Amino acid sequence: MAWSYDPQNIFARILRGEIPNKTVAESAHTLVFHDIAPHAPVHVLAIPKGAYVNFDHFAAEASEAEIVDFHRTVAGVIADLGLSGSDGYRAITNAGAHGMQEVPHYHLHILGGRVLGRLVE
Ligand code: DGP
Repeated sequence: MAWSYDPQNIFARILRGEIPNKTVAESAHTLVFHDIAPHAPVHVLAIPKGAYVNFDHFAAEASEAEIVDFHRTVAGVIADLGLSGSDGYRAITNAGAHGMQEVPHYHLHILGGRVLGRLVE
């Protein structure tokens, strides 16, 4: 599978510091920041710093260090934001046209702070 990455996408521009963001956490390979249009009391986006279009691109081509760093950073944010208790949270990613992905840089949405409803339409 050949993934085509657009270096002008908005999250690439955030990573280059061209657009401001409200950072929640940053590590060697990962940035977590508040979504600009939150759908829940807590709505943050976790992105790898590497140029990956979507989840399957990241999972296939990122190094083990990047993959571990990403998930450990997300887990830390989940704990720091108070989401790791029994109320829980939702972690979701959209890919491509059917997934209605808006920004073509892999990102994991982490939502919490209210009952989120079922995923079916
Ligand atoms: P998706 O549909 O999964 O590609 O979601 C993209 C998300 O990115 C959407 O929830 C809104 C958010 N977003 C778009 N532009 C910006 C931006 O410039 N800054 C921030 N913080 N979030 C953005």
